[in-house]
Parts: sequence; structure tokens; C-alpha cells
Amino acid sequence: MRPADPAQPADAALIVIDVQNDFCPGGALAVAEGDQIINQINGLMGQFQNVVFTQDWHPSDHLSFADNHQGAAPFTLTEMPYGPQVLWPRHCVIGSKGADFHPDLNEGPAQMVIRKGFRTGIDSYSAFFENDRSTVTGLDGYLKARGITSVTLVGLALDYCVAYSALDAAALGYKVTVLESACRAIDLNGSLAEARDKMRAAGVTLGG
Ligand code: VGL
Ligand code: ZN
Repeated sequence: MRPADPAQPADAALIVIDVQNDFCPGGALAVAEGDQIINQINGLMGQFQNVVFTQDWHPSDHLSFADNHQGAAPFTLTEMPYGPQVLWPRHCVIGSKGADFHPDLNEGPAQMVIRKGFRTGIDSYSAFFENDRSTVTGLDGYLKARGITSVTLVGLALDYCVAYSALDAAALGYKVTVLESACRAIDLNGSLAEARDKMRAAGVTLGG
């Protein structure tokens, strides 16, 4: 579907990160005000000729879930073969209501949905690489095959999936903007300040 008046050029894509029930108020890993960005995102999609959604998509035995580690509390760290990993409350289980996109999000403009985190032993924050930093999601190939050179990121959570995606996109050579007003953060142990510093250092534009 082509928007009637796309202000953005053909080589620009809007990437909408994880606007799912479990990351919104009432969800299993709720981000404060996570639902308050949805109207803005619905409007932004009308300006882009290219729109991609990501969807956090975990099997029930996923090793990022605290309850799959005996005695472990959510929001603590564990050691995975690829390095430290935050243990999260069980969220975005494949096929569950929590994994669905928020009902207010207009799904029509999405041309591609990238699901991530579906391997039991590897979490995936970034839309491009899983947390082992080597397993790809395929998004880079998709965008490059379509001639996309710049990406604008919005969604949840600013300091995890949005930031990791932005940093990877910059490293892969895209021009990257994060629209902070269309994001909300988890902010665990200073993660938001750290994510902002890293994004600025990587040349990511942090926009309104
Ligand atoms: C996310 C933690 C675990 C996110 C996903 O979308 O930022 N955070 N899974
Ligand atoms: Zn997750």
C-alpha cells in the first residue's frame, strides 16, 4: 500500500519496534506509558513509503525468562554462552495475546514483520542481530535488497530493543534516526542514559 502523501523518500524506512501488548500497561513486561506512543506512530506511518514492524516472539522454554532458571528473580543477570543476559518476566510467548501487536496499532502499513527471539537459547534485542551478535534476523538483507539507506526507529523499549537496533543499523551503514517522543524506556540500572550515550557516540540522530 502506498501512502497518499509520503513526505519521506523511497530509500527511507520506518522501523516500528515491538509495539506489543506485553510491553504496554497491563502487559507482562510493561513499559510505563508504552501505549502512549501509538497514535504518533500511526501518523508517522503515513509519511513513509516503507514500513517494517518487529515482533518479540519467544518459545515457552526461552532462556531469557527468569522462570526457566530455578530460583532466579526477574531483572537479575545470568551468564549465557554469549555473555551476560538480563532475565525477564515471561513475555511475548509465541501465539499468546501478550505477543500480539497492541490493538490500537495500525498494522496495515507494515510490509514486513521481523520476528526475533524465537531460538530457545538466544535472546534478541536488535532487529538485525540476536544477542550472540552473530545470528542474523535477515532484516539487513531485506532493507539492502529494497535499496533502503536510512532508517527511522520508534517503539519499545528505547533502552533495549530500539537502542540495540539503532546501534546495529549504524554499524551496518544506515543513516539512523531515533524519534524519542515515539519511544518509551524500561530504564533498568541506568540503561536509558547508557543507551543514549552509545547511540550518540555511534552517530545516531536522537530526534523529537
Ligand atoms: C525487549 C526485553 C526483552 C524490548 C524485548 O522489546 O525492548 N526488552 N525483550
Ligand atoms: Zn523479549
